[in-house]
Amino acid sequence: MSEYRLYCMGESGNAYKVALMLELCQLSWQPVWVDFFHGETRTPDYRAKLNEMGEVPVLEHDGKRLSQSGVILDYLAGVTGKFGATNDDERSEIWRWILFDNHKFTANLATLRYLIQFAKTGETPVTEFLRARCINAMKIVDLHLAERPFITGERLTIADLSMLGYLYYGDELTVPLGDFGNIQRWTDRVKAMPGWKHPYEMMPGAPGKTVR
Ligand SMILES: N[C@@H](CCC(=O)N[C@@H](CS)C(=O)NCC(=O)O)C(=O)O
Repeated sequence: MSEYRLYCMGESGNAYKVALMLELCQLSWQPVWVDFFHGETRTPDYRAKLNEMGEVPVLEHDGKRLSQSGVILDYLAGVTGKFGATNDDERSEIWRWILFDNHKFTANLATLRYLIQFAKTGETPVTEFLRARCINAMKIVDLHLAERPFITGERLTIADLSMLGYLYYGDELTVPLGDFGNIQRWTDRVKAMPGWKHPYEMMPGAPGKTVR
């Protein structure tokens, strides 16, 4: 049996952040598919037994059950000694970007994708608003990456893994990713690392979803 169990689905970039960390660290893990699109995370059972916040990802390890991708990444960095902070300044910098990611980067990218790709709303004032927020956040990240190959400097950390969560879903995002050269090169840099996999390769998607 795998040492780590990740409650997830392939469509979840938040779960992907953790799946990619597990894979890059070569840990023994298994995905446990959550039927998000039929409301599993909203059931009282899911909230009572897995996560009162009603979200994926959830990671089980060594008798612990953790949620919030940033917390899970930090936990795994502690357990493995990989991709975490090596001093207090770096820790602050990592958390500064994970919080920015959760509030402005992932939050807007994920919500926009959900509306267009899954809720099929078509373009609305809400999607236009969200896309503008995505582009503003992407400009900030692109400028930051002009000076360094990774978010906190010269090496990959959990800040990168958090922020990259949605960036491999390509056209599903409906944002002009190609306009951001530094972000493009950053995603390519991580994609070239041993162990990198696409989210749909690591985690089951909704029935009918094909691996790409
Ligand atoms: N900040 C959370 C966000 C998790 C999250 O929003 N997960 C989505 C799927 S990608 C979810 O489960 N949403 C359920 C809902 O909002 O009802 C994290 O980083 O883990």
